[in-house]
Amino acid sequence: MKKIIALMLSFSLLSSVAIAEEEAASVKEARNALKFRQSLFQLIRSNMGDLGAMAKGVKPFDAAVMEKNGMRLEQLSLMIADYLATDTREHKLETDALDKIWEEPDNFNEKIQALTTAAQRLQAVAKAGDESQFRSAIGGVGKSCKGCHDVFKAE
Ligand code: ASC
Repeated sequence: MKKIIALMLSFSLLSSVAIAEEEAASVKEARNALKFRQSLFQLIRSNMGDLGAMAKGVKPFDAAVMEKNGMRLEQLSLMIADYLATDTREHKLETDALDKIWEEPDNFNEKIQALTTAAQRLQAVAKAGDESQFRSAIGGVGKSCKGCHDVFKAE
């Protein structure tokens, strides 16, 4: 009985994390979903800009910016599943989003989690102020971007 309760609990926890996919009911709805999700990724990109410049040595490391952007990236990562929940595969859109996003939700959620984790590490490293870790922490975030793009984004 305890096992059954534990099982039920774990299912209910899982379902609270996984986002239910829903097909866009019209092209208008699909276009709106596209606009919103692209806006989200633009915000993610804008928070990567300075970090990338720091990792490349174009800008000096700034722990306060790393912590702030890391926090923003963590928060933005938590929005990805919601903003990609609308399945727009049936509509003709100008998009780099591959159908796989809606075909492999578990895999997609893993990629999202990788960004969340990397953004959390970036904040921790920035707070600790150990500059020897700065580049690898930023690199970890960049890797999580690429890891998802390689599978789910047309390029
Ligand atoms: C960025 C950006 C991406 C990722 C990726 C990392 O700054 O705009 O898409 O990092 O280039 O490999």
